[in-house]
Amino acid sequence: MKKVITYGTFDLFHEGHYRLLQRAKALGDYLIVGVTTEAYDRTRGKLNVVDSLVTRIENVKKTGFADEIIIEESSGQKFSDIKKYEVDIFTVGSDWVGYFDYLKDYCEVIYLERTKNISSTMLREKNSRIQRIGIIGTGRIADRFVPEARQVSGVNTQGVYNPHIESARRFAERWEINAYEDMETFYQAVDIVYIASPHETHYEYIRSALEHGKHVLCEKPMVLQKEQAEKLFACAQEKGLVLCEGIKTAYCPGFHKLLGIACSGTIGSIRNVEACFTKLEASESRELTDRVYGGSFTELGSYVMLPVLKLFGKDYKSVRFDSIRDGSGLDLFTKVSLCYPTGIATATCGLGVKSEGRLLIAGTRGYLVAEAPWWKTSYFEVHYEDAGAVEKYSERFLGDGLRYEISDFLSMINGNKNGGFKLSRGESVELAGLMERFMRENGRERSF
Ligand code: C2G
Repeated sequence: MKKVITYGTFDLFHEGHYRLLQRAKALGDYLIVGVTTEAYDRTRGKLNVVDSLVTRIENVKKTGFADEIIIEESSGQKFSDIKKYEVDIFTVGSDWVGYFDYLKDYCEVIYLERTKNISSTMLREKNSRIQRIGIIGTGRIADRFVPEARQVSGVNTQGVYNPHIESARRFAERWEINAYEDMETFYQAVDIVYIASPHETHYEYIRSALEHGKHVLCEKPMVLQKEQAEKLFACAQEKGLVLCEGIKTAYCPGFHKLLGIACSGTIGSIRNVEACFTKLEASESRELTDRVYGGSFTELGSYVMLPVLKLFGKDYKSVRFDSIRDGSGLDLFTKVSLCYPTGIATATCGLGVKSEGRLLIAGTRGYLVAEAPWWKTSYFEVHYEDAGAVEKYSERFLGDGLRYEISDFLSMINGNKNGGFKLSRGESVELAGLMERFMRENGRERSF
């Protein structure tokens, strides 16, 4: 008797799960299905699991493919289950290709092609809670987005659009999703849109996605003009759609803990915020060759302005930009100095100058410091006058961290308003205003 084993969360049970179990069963005579516990999903970083373990087991049972159902509680369990149940074949979807090759010494490992479209008309109604994501743009960040989205239950990355169809096809092949050349077909196939195209194209893509009734998550900087941001948020509101700017730091749990502690009064009244983020880029990179939309502030300004806006708000008395530029006038390093009625702030970013990336929040009783990469906040300290009284805080930051914004975006779509406070509409509008001001002062306003 050939024994096959597979594992999964099987949340919001859908066609992808069904087809996987069906093919797993067909590989042998006896199928064992491991269903993950909530605790295990938490440790492995899967967010937003909706159904209880009991419901998920019931759904697997209903398919009739499983001869035995077990629960999966830890990462080492696959190895011991294979021995314990004398398994011949381990199988899982192809989104895990290579990942479980270490089991090849103990049994055959088969990766079954993942199901691209889990939204046949029949299943749409049943699975109305599963949001189909369409990606616009195929750059580096889009490549990070797909595996992160797979860690969030309730979404399925359906396809990608890029006017350069060859780029779209290569991306789609890499991630086993659909490539779309035609925008209308793309919009018909998805419920939500993630925009990861060049900065200057964001406005038009957001506008068109909202007009097609799609919720939008757009990479930072969302837009480069205040009025554009206001228009887009008004349009989203009118249509009852969610529009979110994707600044990953804003949604990650460590940064929230940090803000909570900074605002709690433990360091007294906040008087100074200093945020710095530098990332050296190759001189031929898009960021350093695009004379209009490139440069350090458009690239990294959203990150460094985020803690400033979160802690001091947008009613600054003055703002000043000082930059170090290359021969073409592009900023390699920019320092933004802001004066507020009760404090001062500096936000520094660089692509061609390396500095210490640090977030420092100084108050009347003490200070909080998070070292680089504070924008992926996982550790920070609180210091007081008494140098020995240091408090240390840590929080998990999983993978590339995009899963947190995807999870919050999804819960906003599902009616939970909580996500919105992590990056408010007002903050995104203000960020667009700062981008606009910076570009105008740099003589780039003609290009909008
Ligand atoms: N699957 C698929 N097509 C989809 C979605 C999922 O074939 N569109 C497959 C996955 O590859 C997996 C199974 O369905 O083999 C269950 O998917 P999930 O519930 O998302 O579980 P997963 O997080 O992939 O866990 O120990 C757990 C395992 O590692 C798999």
